[in-house]
This record gives sequence, structure tokens and C-alpha cells, in this order.
Amino acid sequence: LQLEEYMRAALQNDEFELYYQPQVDLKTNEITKAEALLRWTHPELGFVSPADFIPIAEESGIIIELGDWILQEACFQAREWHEAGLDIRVSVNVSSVQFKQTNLVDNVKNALELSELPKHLLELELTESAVMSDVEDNIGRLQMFKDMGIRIAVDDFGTGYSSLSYLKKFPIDTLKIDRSFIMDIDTNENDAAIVKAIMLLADTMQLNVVAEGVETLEQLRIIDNYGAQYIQGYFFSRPLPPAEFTKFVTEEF
Ligand code: G
Ligand code: G
Ligand code: MN
Ligand code: NA
Repeated sequence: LQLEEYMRAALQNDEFELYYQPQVDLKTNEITKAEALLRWTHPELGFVSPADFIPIAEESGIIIELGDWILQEACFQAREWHEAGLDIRVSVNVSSVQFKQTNLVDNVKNALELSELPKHLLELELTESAVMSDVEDNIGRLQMFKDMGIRIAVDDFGTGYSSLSYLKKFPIDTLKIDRSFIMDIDTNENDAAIVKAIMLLADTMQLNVVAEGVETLEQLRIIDNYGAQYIQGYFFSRPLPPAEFTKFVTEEF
């Protein structure tokens, strides 16, 4: 309950920040996309992990207001990069609670209008489990975003219960392979087989694949060998504050 109050205050006091983790395109060796990741430093508690406070934000409903802030902030940042000649598509995590909310389409439209961000530079990231509950409703919901020209990625792919027959009905663009499958890919044959299977599936369905959580050169080599195009992970970069992200993309990478 205390954390709940702290979160409400944090929204008022601008304690939240977005960091951005680059996704590298191995084909072009360029960074054209970034995942926005929420960071919170409380004046007394210090750094609080989103893994700890997002569930509370969801239970309390604060995620609606917080989610709106995240969307707007990410759109403004991407628009700033766009203005500077840096076209970075920003991928925003949308909680299942936010996704079920009927206002989400309006809020997304609003964020795009206020920021004047070209629509193709926004991607929404939904977990596999969020997408796979209420399948028929979600197909309609996702189609509304598609019709607006926004991209959709399925996060944590492989950890939920994807019915493959449904997957092909979903108007989505990208599968993000969960990092639990990448972690031991060099030693665990099952994980390697799962990653290969996901990539084959994505290829057939003409979806992009992002391999998440690539930390080592060995993991990168294996994934590259499987034909993976997009890589996100500490091997290239941790999530960075906006100014450091700009520097990384333009000077260091
Ligand atoms: O960035 P990090 O690994 O600390 O994130 C931990 C968890 O919090 C991840 O599951 C991630 O998806 C979630 N998370 C981080 N930022 C956001 C955000 O902006 N919105 C939502 N809904 N979840 C987020
Ligand atoms: O659940 P979601 O996929 O949105 O969460 C992404 C989280 O994974 C972020 O919190 C990010 O900090 C974390 N992350 C990104 N790359 C790596 C990595 O290479 N290793 C580890 N351990 N975590 C990572
Ligand atoms: Mn994500
Ligand atoms: Na993930």
C-alpha cells in the first residue's frame, strides 16, 4: 500500500524515467529500434525495479496513468530523435491491464498527435500471455492499431501458451524470443531447438524475430548462425538514458 502511494507521488514529482535499449540489425549493422524501459528512483527507497512495482501498479490501476505517461514520453523522445535525423522506432511495453482498457486506442492516438511522431516509429510490445487471452477480442484490438500504422511485437514469446493456429490470425509484426531460451543456448539442446523452431515459424509467417537477452559472443554466434536478424541484449548495450543512447548510436556503435 505504501508503494502504491509512493507511485502516485512519483508521477506528480517526475521520478519516473525511460531508458532505451538498442536493437541491432545484424544484416545492416545498424540500430533502428529501441525498447523503452521504465526506471524509478525514489528519494528514500532509491532504485526500485519495475519487476517489483509494475505488478503493484497493475493491481492498483495506477498502470493506466503510468502507462499513458510512458507512451507519451516515448513518443516525444522518438520524435526528438526523428527531428535530429535519427529514425529510431521505439517499442513500448503495454501491460495486459492497459491493453484491455477501452481507451488505449484513443490514448495512443493522443500521444502520437501531441508528439507529432510518424506512426511507423511506434511499436507496442504485448506479452504472449496478454495477446493469447481473449483471442477474438484481441484480434480486433490489434487490427485497430495495425490500421493506424503502428507496429505490434509479441514479448516473452515461447513462455506463454501460443496456439499456433491463432498466431497466424493475429495482425502482428514481430516475435521477441524470451531471453530464458537464449541464456543457455550454447549448452542446452532443447533451448536451441526451441529457438530454431520459433525462427522457422516466424519465417513462414513473415514475422520479424528479435532475440532478447544476448549477453555473450558465443550466444550471438549461435543465433546469427540460425539466421536471426535483430538482437537485443547486454552484449551490445544495457538500457541507456536518452542522451547516452544518442551518443551510443551516433558515436560509439
Ligand atoms: O528493464 P527490466 O528488466 O528491469 O524490466 C523488468 C520488467 O518490467 C520486465 O518484465 C519489463 O517488461 C517490465 N517493464 C519495464 N518497463 C516497462 C514499461 O514501461 N511498461 C510495462 N508495462 N512494463 C515494463
Ligand atoms: O519482459 P521484457 O522483455 O519487456 O523485459 C526486458 C528486460 O530484460 C529489461 O528489463 C532489460 O533490462 C532486460 N534485459 C535486456 N537485455 C538483457 C540481457 O542481455 N541480460 C539480462 N539478464 N537482462 C536483459
Ligand atoms: Mn519487453
Ligand atoms: Na521478454
